[in-house]
Amino acid sequence: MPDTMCPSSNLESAMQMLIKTFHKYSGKEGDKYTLSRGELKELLLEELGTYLGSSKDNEAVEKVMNDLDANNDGEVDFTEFIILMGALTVACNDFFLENGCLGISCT
Ligand SMILES: [Ca+2]
Ligand SMILES: [Ca+2]
Repeated sequence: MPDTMCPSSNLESAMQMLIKTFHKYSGKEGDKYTLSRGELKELLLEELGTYLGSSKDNEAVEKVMNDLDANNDGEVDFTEFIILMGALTVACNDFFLENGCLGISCT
């Protein structure tokens, strides 16, 4: 990686983590750059288990998949994935605000 792309802040690191996490799962089967249903399910369970507890059943995964797959090709590309992360981050922010724990660790 060129030096200029090395993250120098938490936010830049967070962006790189999003990219790395996506590719960790998208490269497992089929198209290397998109998530199949199976890959999406694995990502949701392994990486978002706390925030998406209800997605542990197949129906919920199907629903997330159908909601995310904006171009209906049966795969979730990075753009579609980032929309999920945006929506989840908004929900997370709302939760922090409601519970008055902004700025401190809620983990
Ligand atoms: Ca794939
Ligand atoms: Ca798609």
